[in-house]
Order: sequence, then C-alpha cells, then structure tokens
Amino acid sequence: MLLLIGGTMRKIDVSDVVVALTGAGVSAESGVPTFRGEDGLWQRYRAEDLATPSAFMRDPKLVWEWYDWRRGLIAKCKPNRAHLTLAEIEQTLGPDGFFLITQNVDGLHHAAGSRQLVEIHGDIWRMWCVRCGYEVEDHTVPLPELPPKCPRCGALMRPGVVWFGETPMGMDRAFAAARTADMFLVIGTSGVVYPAAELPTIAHKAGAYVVEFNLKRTPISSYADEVILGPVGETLPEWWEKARPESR
Ligand code: BV8
Ligand code: ZN
Repeated sequence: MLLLIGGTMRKIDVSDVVVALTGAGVSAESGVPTFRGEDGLWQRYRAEDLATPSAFMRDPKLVWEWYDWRRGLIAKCKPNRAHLTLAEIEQTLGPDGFFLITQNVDGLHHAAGSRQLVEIHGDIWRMWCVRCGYEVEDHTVPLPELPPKCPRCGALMRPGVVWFGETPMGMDRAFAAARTADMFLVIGTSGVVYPAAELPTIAHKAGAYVVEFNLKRTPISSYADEVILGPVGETLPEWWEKARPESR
C-alpha cells in the first residue's frame, strides 16, 4: 500500500520528460544487498578498505574476493517489479521522454529492458586491464583465478566499477538530464554519495517535480514534492498505474 506523504499525486503529462535516479534500494527486493542498510555491505566491510584504487593496489586479491562474492550473489538475482516498471515507463514515454541514471553496478536495469540508461558507477560484469586498457564483459562466477590477469599483456584486470575518489561515468549526460527534467524520480537511494546525490537538487532547482520512493525519509525528502514510502517493488508499479499519461 502506497503511503504518500505531503501533497497530492501529480500525473505525468504527455509532453513531460521524466528522469529517474536509482540506488541500491531498487535492487533490494531482487536480493542484492544494499550498502548502508542494517544488512548493508558496508556494515561488514569498510568502503575505504575495498572500494578505492589504493585498496586495490594494496591488496588486489582481497578486493577481487569481495567483487567475486558479490558477482556470485548478483548472478542469482532477477529484475524485480521496480526494474520492470522503469523499463515499461521508457517503452511508454519513448526514448526522448525518459532517461534512467543508476548508481547500481548489478546490471538489473539492463536485464529488465531499460536502454535509455547511464550506469554512473560502472558495471560489475565488466573488467579492464590496468596496463593496456583491454576491456571485456565477463559473467563467469566464480572467477577461475583471483585476481584475474589480462589475456593480452598479463597485467592485473580491475573491476569495471567507479571507486571512491574516481570520476563517475557519464556525469555530463546525467547533469544535463537533471537540468532538463520536468519530473525527477529518486528511487531507493540514501542520497549520501556525491556527485550522484547532487542530481535531485539540480533537478529541483531547475524546476522539476521531484518524487522520492524509499522505505524511509532521506535528506532528499525535505525538498521532494512527493515522498512515497514503502517497498519500491510495490510502490512504483502502483504509482505508475495512477501517474501514467491517459492516452498511453
Ligand atoms: C568523486 C561502486 C570526484 C563500487 C560506489 C571524502 C573523501 C573522499 C571522497 C569524498 C569525501 N567526501 C565526499 C567524497 C566524494 C565521494 C563520496 O560521495 N563519499 C561519500 C560516501 C561521503 N564520492 C566519490 O568519491 C565519487 N567520485 O567524487 O570524484 C568528482 C566529483 C564530481 C564530478 C567528477 C568527479 C565516486 C563515488 C562512487 C563510489 N562507488 N559504488 C561498488 O559498488 O563496489 S558507491 C556505492 O554507494 C554504490 O554505487 C551505491 O549505489 C552508492 C550509493 O548508495 P545507495 O545506492 O544510495 O545505497 P544505500 O545502501 O546507501 O541506500 C539504499 C537506500 O535504499 C536506502 O535509503 C534504503 O532506505 C532504501 N531501500 C532499501 N530497500 C528498499 C529501499 N527503498 C525502497 N524499497 C526497498 N525495498
Ligand atoms: Zn593488458
């Protein structure tokens, strides 16, 4: 049951450009552990120990053991109704009417059918060579050798994700989308990691109508036009059925 805090519910107009930003919460109901929840990944590990370039150079095997474990976990996970609803929104509004920015590296949005998509923190299924730049998409779980070596030059391969201190990918497209959105959906993110966490503020300041979907309030809630609390696998499909444009 959708718990709408504040304001009424705004419908999507056929001329609207809708942009969505997702975080680990959109994949939680698929079984992918979030980062900062009670059972979060960062509870058991310290991000500084694992998700940084210096951690990798210091102990590539330890970092790869963590990513190999996560890849094994994610390989069993399927897109949930929130991922599928976002793919349906893209289908309904068309490629010019919808754009999805995700912080997630699990690939579940792509698996659900989303194509107007930028994965600003990278993709756990890609890896590249630290020396010659050879890059590959690899779904092998578990990996036969940790850390994996480059098949071309023999140097270390690294996970295809963006670590703390590294520049997120596609931020030019993400910033542009936030500035031009008529409606900005913020889905399953604690809003603590920058520059991703800046996107909803940019959209709000540019006049977008902001709708937040989460289990609980976050720093974004204070300026969101609508805050919809509940498991997003239920709240997002429910919201979409009420908000979708009439003629589509
Ligand atoms: C950058 C990929 C410069 C790897 C990740 C001090 C020192 C050093 C750096 C900094 C510093 N202070 C600030 C920084 C910058 C730093 C940063 O923000 N640190 C934070 C922690 C303070 N950022 C960076 O370093 C970034 N790079 O700044 O470069 C720059 C700046 C501008 C332009 C160009 C360059 C790089 C950040 C990327 C780091 N990589 N991951 C990997 O995955 O292993 S971050 C990691 O956190 C994930 O990507 C994750 O997506 C992301 C954000 O977390 P969330 O997705 O929000 O997940 P979380 O668990 O936190 O929250 C889940 C939410 O879902 C909760 O609210 C929960 O209530 C909700 N939820 C749960 N279940 C459900 C649900 N909601 C609905 N339904 C449910 N069922
Ligand atoms: Zn190489």
